[in-house]
Amino acid sequence: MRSVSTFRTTLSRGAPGAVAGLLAGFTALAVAELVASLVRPQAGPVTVVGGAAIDRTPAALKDYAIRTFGENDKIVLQLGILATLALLAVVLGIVSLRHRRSGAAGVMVFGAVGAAAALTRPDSGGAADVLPSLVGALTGAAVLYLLAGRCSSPASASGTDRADASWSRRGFLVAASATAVAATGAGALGRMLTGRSGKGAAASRAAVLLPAPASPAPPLPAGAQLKVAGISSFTTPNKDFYRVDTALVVPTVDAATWRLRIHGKGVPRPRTYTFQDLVERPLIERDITLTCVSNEVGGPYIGHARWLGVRLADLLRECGVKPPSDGGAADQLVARSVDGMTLGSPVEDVMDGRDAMLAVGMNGEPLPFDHGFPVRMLVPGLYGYVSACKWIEDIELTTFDAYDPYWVKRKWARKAPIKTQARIDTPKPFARPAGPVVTVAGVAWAQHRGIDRVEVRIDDGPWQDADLAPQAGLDTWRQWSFPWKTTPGGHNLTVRATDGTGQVQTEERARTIPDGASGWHSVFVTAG
Ligand SMILES: Nc1nc2c(c(=O)[nH]1)N[C@H]1C(S)=C(S)[C@@H](COP(=O)(O)O)O[C@H]1N2
Ligand SMILES: [Mo]
Repeated sequence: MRSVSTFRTTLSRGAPGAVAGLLAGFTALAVAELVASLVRPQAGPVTVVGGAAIDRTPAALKDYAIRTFGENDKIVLQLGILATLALLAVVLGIVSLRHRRSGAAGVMVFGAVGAAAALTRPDSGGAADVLPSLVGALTGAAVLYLLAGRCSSPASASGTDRADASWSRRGFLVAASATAVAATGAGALGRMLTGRSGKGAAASRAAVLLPAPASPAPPLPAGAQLKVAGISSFTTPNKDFYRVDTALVVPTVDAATWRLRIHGKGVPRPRTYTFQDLVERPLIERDITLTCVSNEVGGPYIGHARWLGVRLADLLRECGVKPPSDGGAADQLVARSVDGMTLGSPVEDVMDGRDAMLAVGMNGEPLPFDHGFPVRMLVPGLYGYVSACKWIEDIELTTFDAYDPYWVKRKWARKAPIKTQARIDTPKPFARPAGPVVTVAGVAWAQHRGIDRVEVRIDDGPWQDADLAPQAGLDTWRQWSFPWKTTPGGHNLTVRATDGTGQVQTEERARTIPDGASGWHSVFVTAG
């Protein structure tokens, strides 16, 4: 009993400290948010610390996070940072009951960590980026120092009567509430100002009028979309298109002020293009299926869209660039985004006649912000991390020997053509389909090589040809279906594809890192 009551006393003594700590932390973040809205929204402490954490996350952990949390991985990361901060704020609050200065100094240490992270971000806006973290931490430290002074410590309560102690408690509550209200106000004001700064970009996107393509995409062949319940939509609506990037705050770029610079090794006529320059050129429209290297066998990180843009090879030739096969000095094209991401593609692939492009339109509308507005790069046949730079602002011609882009520095392959894959969309794993014939169906892809054949195997039976939907193009996925004559009980359904060069998809299992997953997709289902 005694230990329980001691625990309770400790708790009730510590509680005001914990509250003070949490309030100080909240104030620090709210003020930082307000300052960031004035300096640069991307310089907020949670964003910069989160970004630094993403950059330093080992490949295995990143893979785990994508597998486990999917596209919610960034929210989970931010919640994790906030939870950690809350815990440390409670500790600092309790410490400051006895050592007010140490508590306040502790808050400043966090400010310093945030400021350091802000300075080392690749998209750092310079010295001003430290302001959100530093001003936030200073305010938080002051709040903690003052609130801790208002907590009735045993020392200050001794020798005073009960009325005094309760006044002190009331004083603490008043100060704490006032802090909470002021901090909430600062945070809300910051949010509002940040929202306003994004409005210019939103207005510039709303004002974009996409011209008709000089070279339209041929219409999708009739039947490219199979009428099978549960199969993927051939064209992925923009709102359902998978999103993979490292941006904690989606960049909102104003098309009116956007510029793209093309320069580097073997570029005799470097040039800078505006958005207007691009859309005034003859545009191509193409059907291209985009795939992420982090897609597991059977995974969801693939999508198909009809893109509108400028042929990238034309721009490069205008600047005097030659492919290596024609004596060009650069073999790697490094694309850089406004948020400092770098992606490297082989110059040879970009200039070999395929429809590599700088896209401005996606499925009939300007690029959504999530997918790279105002301009992104696409190279059919290459995984996104070596080609599909969103929010692009710089293209530098260099060599693979001279420079490793972001993911290559993190042990992913320098070159990564998309591996041949087939996926069973229906039936779903562990489904219990009924009926004598069940339609097994899905998609297969080998961008820039095309799909020539898809086969299905039931348990350990023979491979049987699936029915192929018409091929929309070499750079798109292809749908397939197979009428499966069922026998009651559990069965393993496996699929494999053959690409346009006659290569049968390998059975060999590979992990996503370093250059994409391989192996056959199979699902276990129970027929009724
Ligand atoms: N600026 C920027 N561009 C980027 C990335 C990124 O993190 N930042 N991720 C790449 C990766 S890994 C992929 S798979 C594609 C995904 O494009 P999407 O989000 O439009 O589907 O974008 C690529 N372009
Ligand atoms: Mo990716």
